[in-house]
Amino acid sequence: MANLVLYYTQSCPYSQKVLRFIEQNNIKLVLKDTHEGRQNREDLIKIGGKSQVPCLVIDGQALYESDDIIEWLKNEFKRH
Ligand SMILES: N[C@@H](CCC(=O)N[C@@H](CS)C(=O)NCC(=O)O)C(=O)O
Repeated sequence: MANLVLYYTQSCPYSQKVLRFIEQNNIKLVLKDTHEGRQNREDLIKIGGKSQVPCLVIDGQALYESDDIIEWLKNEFKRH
């Protein structure tokens, strides 16, 4: 199972779309709000090169774009 971290913000509708999918499918992953303190946002920029949310970090690799994130999660979790 890949190590998964989702960077998100409460105010971002694209983040909320991904969070809804995660909740509905009972997917367990680490959540990091980039509006909470400075560190999460700085970490995301370091990993992915930009602060855009949502971003799913898969074993250290950044995947941006909510639709791509949901597609990736669908593929990953249909097998488990
Ligand atoms: N097409 C992207 C849009 C994501 C997006 O626009 N995110 C905004 C917040 S709602 C954002 O992170 N803006 C700040 C930035 O790009 O650094 C998706 O579907 O994930």
